Formats: sequence, structure tokens, C-alpha cells
Amino acid sequence: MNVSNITNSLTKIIRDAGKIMLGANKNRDFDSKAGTANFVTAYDVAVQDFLIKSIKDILPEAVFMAEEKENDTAVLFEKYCFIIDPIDGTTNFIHDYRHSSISVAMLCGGETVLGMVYDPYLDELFTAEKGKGAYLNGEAIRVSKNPMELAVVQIGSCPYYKDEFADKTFALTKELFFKASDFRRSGSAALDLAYLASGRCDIFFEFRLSPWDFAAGELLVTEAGGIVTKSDGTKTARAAPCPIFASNGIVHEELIEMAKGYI
Ligand code: LIP
Repeated sequence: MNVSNITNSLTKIIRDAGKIMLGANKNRDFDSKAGTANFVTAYDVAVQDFLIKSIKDILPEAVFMAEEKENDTAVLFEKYCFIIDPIDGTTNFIHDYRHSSISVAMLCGGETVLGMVYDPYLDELFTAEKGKGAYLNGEAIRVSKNPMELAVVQIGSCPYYKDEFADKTFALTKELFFKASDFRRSGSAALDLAYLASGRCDIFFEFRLSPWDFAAGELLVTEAGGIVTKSDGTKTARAAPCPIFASNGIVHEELIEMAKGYI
């Protein structure tokens, strides 16, 4: 199997999945999931079902880890495992806030070899293949060269785990606010990582993210020259949620030194 062949097929599949999001009517009925403020809509499920069917049509042996299904972490080490967030930024989607994305990563034997994050509202498709760089709609992208004092920091607020993470999230945000230029909170971790990869921001952190939130975006950042670790500077996980600390690389050591105060 040639990864680039999958990239070509997946490009059409993910854009077609985006049409499901754009076709959503104003009725964004949702169900609540575990935790606070954690929602799923019929569109999350429809996009996920479409992606899984379409990928299996081109790669019958594919297996999946996805947000809106029961998952067995053993699939992560299969020959072709796809990690899917059908709508990253579901709360934004429910509010018709128009900043949500579809995130798909492909792992071969546990290694991420392909990542795609698609924003259907702006028709922006961020892609990366392991060792081949990162791209936005086919144009090469790179992380910024900004030092800390010029950095724009994207934060994730762990809204499903407010009691556990609110204090440290906003304390670290305040510390960064005084050392960097400013902060943003978009509501889509996958797009935050894609924006970091394209130099639109310089730091992203969230103290708890699931693999489907970041698996594709992490490859975008590293292929664009950035660094992604846990809050202690160690390698990220795929089998369980973990903290995600990403940067343009220039400010990573300083970021992780600051994070030590909040582990
Ligand atoms: C969301 C992320 C967001 C994070 C939320 C949630 P979802 O993904 O994109 O940045 O703060 O906790 O994980 O649940 O909308 O796919």
C-alpha cells in the first residue's frame, strides 16, 4: 500500500464528508455524553459512518479508532488503523459557530504516517505524510519562527473536565499571557494544531485531549517543523487521553519549563 495513494483517495473522501457538515440544517439536536458539556449530534455519527464506509471501500483491511464508537486500543498496532474525529469542535458546530473540522490520521503498525484536518467552512485541507512535509490545499506550510514575546497562544479549556483542569489551565494561560503576545480559544484542537503548523499561531496546549483530537494535527505540526509533547516534555500517547503541548519548537523548552508548575 502506497501512503500517497491513500492521501489522494482520502482527499476526496474527507471533502465529501465536509459536505455533510455544510448541509446541516438549523436543527442541531444533540445528546450528552460522559462528563460536562460533552455532546454528540446526528451529524457527528453521519460523518463518522461515511468516513468508515468510504475508507473500507478503498482499504477493506482498515480498522478504526473513532470518537463516536466503542474502541479497542489493540487496533492501534494493526497494519492500517485510522483514528477519526468526525466533527472536532462539536460545541461550535451545535452553535453554528463555523469553526469545526474533520480529523483523520492513519497509523501503520502504531506509527502515524498520514494526517488530514479539513475545515469545510473555509475549504482548507491540511495534510501531512510522514517524512514528506505538511501542506495546506497543496501549498507547503511551516511553523513560525516567533520567539515567546511575539507568540500567539491557542489554548484548550478541557470543557468536559472543568473541575479537574480549569484552575491549572487558566493559571498557565495567565502566565503565558504576560510572557507571550496574546491567547486564543477556538474550540477545535485539530484546527489549533493545523494553524500552528501553518504559522498562524505559535503555541497550543490542552491538559487533556483524546487521540482523535490530536493524532492528525500532531503529524501536521511535526512535519511543518514544530514539536508536540505531553506537558512534561515526553512523547504523546495514542492509547489514552493525554496532555498536548505543541509549539514552533523555538519556544518549546520555555513552554515545558512553565508547564512544570502545573503538572
Ligand atoms: C473538542 C476539542 C476542544 C477541546 C474539547 C473537545 P470535540 O473536541 O477540539 O479543543 O477543548 O475538550 O475535545 O469533542 O468537539 O470533538
